[in-house]
Amino acid sequence: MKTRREVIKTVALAGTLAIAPSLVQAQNSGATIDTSVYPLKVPPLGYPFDALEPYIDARTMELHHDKHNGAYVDNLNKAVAQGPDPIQKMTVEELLRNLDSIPENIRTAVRNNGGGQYNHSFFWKLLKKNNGAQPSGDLAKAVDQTFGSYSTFQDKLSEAAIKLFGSGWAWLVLDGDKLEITTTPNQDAVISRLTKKEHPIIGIDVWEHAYYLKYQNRRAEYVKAFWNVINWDYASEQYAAAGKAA
Ligand code: MN3
Repeated sequence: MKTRREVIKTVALAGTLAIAPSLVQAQNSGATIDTSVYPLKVPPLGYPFDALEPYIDARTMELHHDKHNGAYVDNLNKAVAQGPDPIQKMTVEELLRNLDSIPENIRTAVRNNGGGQYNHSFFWKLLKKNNGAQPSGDLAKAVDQTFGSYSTFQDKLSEAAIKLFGSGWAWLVLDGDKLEITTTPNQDAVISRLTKKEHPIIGIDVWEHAYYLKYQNRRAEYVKAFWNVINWDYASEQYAAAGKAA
């Protein structure tokens, strides 16, 4: 039996067939972050721009959400509009999991802007002031088992975020059944790495646009503040969903 990836590849290359809705819904069931299809829109923030003050300021959130995410969406729509019909029916997740089947003339644009849309769709939901709370339940247990303690985990993810050269993301992912800390450059999404089965649990956006207005060059201060705006309920939901899909 063909894997879903092979099916999509075949369909995309055929160039004329639409992907059946049943196939779309079968995608990594339970762990889907973004099921929207062309024409894409900026996902709603879900809270006021100033909801994360003083850790992330309102002006940064407004520009980040409306302008930066907005540009990724505009550019993704422009790229997808040039692609064959099946590509216009693929979700952002499907596009990113099948980059090698995207026509070459739009592949880089889909990678960068599709990754931008996917990563930010996740990021807006991950953010919520937590009053210093820590993870609980199964996620807390897994963090302790994997890293030894919550504070060791904090140190390691913070270090990955601070040391990442240039623009990109630091992640806590579930890769199969293992929690791991990893990074991606630019707007690359972990789900595009086909040798792994990574699903994001936490993602720290370390592009300067995420922090420069308030923290200027002090990325470490932003990363320290970030621990106060992790929505642990959302992270736990992603952990549970990714575990079921693995
Ligand atoms: Mn960003």
